Amino acid sequence: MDIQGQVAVVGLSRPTKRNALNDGLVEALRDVFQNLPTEVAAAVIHGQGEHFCAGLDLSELKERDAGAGVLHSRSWHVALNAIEQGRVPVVAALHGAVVGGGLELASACHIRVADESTFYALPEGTRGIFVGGGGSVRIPKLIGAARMTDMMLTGRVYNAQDGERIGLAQYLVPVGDALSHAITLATRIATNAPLTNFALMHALPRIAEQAADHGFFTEALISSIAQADPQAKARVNAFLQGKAAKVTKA
Ligand code: 1HE
Repeated sequence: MDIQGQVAVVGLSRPTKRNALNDGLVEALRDVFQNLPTEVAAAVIHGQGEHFCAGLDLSELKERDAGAGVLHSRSWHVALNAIEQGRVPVVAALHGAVVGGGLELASACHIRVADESTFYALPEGTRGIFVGGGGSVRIPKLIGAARMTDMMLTGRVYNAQDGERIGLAQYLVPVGDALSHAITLATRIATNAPLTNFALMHALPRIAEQAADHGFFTEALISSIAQADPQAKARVNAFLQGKAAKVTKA
């Protein structure tokens, strides 16, 4: 991990194995995101080498029976929950292969920036296994259950453009630019009021799953908490005094 200002830049560093996630790497991700230094206000995950991540380290799979498999899947859930439901928003910088557990990891992040070399697949289907890192919960929320089913049944691979079109990534950038663009976004995210980031990470996903009546009520609670914060008052006043940036045309 490298700290750049208020941004933690976390690199997957097994390039010779295409950043395949073995138990040690999953535990390291858990530990990093559960123990981010207090000055960190946003984070970026990227992969070193030619690919973001080749998914589960398949060399460890053959030694597991069903009981060990359940615990292994749960260990991924803990690690990826530490990213998704941690203290700070996380931006994934994607390039090359984003496959299997690599896509599960990317989908636990709050924003995905992909460069033009990126490709996405869920080879679990063709390897006789199933996603186990939270993918069946998170990926349908990005692209819908029908597209995920197709990826797993047929081995379909999406390229970078189509991945952005269907919602696997929110940003598409030229080859080689994903990390710098992700750091730029994270740097900007780190300047938000902490309560706003908290609300977006922890309240919005829950509200989106609530029945409308419950959602409206939860929204009223979290919005009143956010607007009562001194940071919100200061930012709104700065705008009213002409001291804060206007929204400009895209
Ligand atoms: C690996 C892995 C891996 C590469 N586990 N060792 N994921 C997959 O089924 C994807 C498998 N990997 C690939 O399809 C390709 O490796 C890539 C498209 C990602 C990259 O291709 P390439 O040509 O750049 O590399 P390569 O030559 O295939 O691999 C380089 C080395 O990395 C090679 O080892 P070497 O000792 O022969 O040099 C590969 O064996 C090794 N390697 N990927 C182990 N995944 C929580 S459940 C999640 C379930 C899943 O993620 S299943 C999907 C697993």
